[in-house]
Amino acid sequence: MRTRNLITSAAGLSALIVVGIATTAARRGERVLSVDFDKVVTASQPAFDARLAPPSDAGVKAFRIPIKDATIEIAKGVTYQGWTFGGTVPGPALRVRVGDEVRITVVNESPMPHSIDFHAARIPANVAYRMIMPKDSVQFEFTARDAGAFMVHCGTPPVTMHLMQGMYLPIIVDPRDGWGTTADKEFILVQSEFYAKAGDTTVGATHMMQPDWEAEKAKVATYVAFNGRAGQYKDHPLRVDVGDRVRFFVVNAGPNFDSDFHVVGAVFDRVYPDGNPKHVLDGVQTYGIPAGGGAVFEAVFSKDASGEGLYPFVTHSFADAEKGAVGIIQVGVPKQYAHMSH
Ligand SMILES: [Cu+2]
Repeated sequence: MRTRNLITSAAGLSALIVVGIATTAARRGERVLSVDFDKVVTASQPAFDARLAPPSDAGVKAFRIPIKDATIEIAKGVTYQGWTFGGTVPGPALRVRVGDEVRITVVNESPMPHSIDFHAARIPANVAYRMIMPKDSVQFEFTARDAGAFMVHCGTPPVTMHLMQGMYLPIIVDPRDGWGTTADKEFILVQSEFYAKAGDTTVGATHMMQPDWEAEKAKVATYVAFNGRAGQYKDHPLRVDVGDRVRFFVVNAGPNFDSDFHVVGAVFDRVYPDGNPKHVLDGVQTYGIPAGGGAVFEAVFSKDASGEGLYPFVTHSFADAEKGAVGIIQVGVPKQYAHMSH
């Protein structure tokens, strides 16, 4: 099962990478990575694929991001009519390096106005983040200058509504020369809240919920999730090997809550607040990420310290963990899971 997933993933990655040569004056001769997220959709079953491939070394990275309505699964067996970037919640993870030119095209394939706001960009907001009407599109480019794990989101008012409907994605900006350590595995985790109430629609065997604006205004979340579905990594753990250094890029999309990221049974070897390598902390138990923020975490699961076993990752604001912001890191093949390898 795992082998098949990896093969599928590798095939998917090779399909999405189209490397050309940039022809604008500024970047003539640079290689271009071009990805169209209408064609490349992140796997979200049985769980949102949190694994990240290393950054491409192309100096220009061009992303086409469609805005589209989609039925999403916000908890096991619970569906919801979401507004999305790229058909999933969160939208696809973009990955670039400091110094890269990032070219963005956003196409609104949905029936209402939206927009896009890149926290990683230093750019006039009134131009790049303008309203995009249905069937319209926006194009802009920026140079990635700041390393980190950044939020990207729809900024159309009321912003809370567009966020609770699912309009966010992460962009990772790697330092030009990497993080100073070699990670064996890397994962993206985007925390967010859903505000939903029972609806009268049933789709197949699943129950469709509908937006609860009153709950959102009162900040009473129905679910709090990593990568768009409450509790999904309890059933489908993130798998690593004994001895791995694991890097987590954690973005908190909110819209309202802080995330207090913690791994039960481990201590972070490194934390980069804001993802800035100059801010590195060591020996950290829990680190808070504000709504609209991001941070980079590293933990080492070595044989004699945080070795083979199961390690829950949570927001240590536990009411939120109990609403779904909890998952499992499976290190090696602990006894409980040994039967799965036979
Ligand atoms: Cu929107």
